[in-house]
Amino acid sequence: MTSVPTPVMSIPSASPSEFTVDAATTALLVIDMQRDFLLPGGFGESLGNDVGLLRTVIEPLAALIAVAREAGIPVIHTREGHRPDLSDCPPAKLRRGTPSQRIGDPGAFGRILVRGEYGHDIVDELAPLEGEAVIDKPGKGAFYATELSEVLTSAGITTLLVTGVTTEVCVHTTVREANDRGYECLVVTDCVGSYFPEFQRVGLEMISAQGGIFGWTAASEDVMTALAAFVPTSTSR
Ligand code: C5J
Repeated sequence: MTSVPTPVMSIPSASPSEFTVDAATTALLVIDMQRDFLLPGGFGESLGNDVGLLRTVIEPLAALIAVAREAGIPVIHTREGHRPDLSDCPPAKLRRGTPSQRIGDPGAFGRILVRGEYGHDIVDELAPLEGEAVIDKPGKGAFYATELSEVLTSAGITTLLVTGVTTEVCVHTTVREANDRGYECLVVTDCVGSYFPEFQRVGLEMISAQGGIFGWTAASEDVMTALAAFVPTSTSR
């Protein structure tokens, strides 16, 4: 016999206030956990960044994804990148960065941030399961020029648990876009990462400041406790 899972749970420790999670309307969004940003020797490191700061996200995020899957919460992944002919990369974006380390240039793991290249794909530890949505986005925000709105609407999703990298760039841009579209967002503090500790701290503070101007924040341990209540448990008579 399978017991009926709890439909709604709260996260009392969330900042700035208690956060309610409804299993039927919540998705876990995993932003840009790509090899180009995270692998030692890759694009992110070649820019002088300490990828170790981003890699701390992998373990707690893998655990959170596992609980979300068990709880039946949809897991949606995004990847930042461009078509091989770079036709979807605005010249202004293409010109950024040091010459020879620009989008489309050859990198340690294939052409930098180009779809289909090894470096563009998601790290092995967080590989999407068959059937999970993978949104390819040309911009920082996951809503711009993608099918994310349609995916969320068709699944009845109104609340996003937001994770991934980097906190102040693609996570922030996506949370801001989501706010303007009416989604409730909770950013999971140890499941987002930045190459810059100061940006991580301030980026998180900005989410929940002013009574939750962009949404809520909470640690993965507390989010997992809430999601665990949605996991069907088998009971024997
Ligand atoms: C960046 C991202 N930082 N996914 N991309 O360029 O945040």
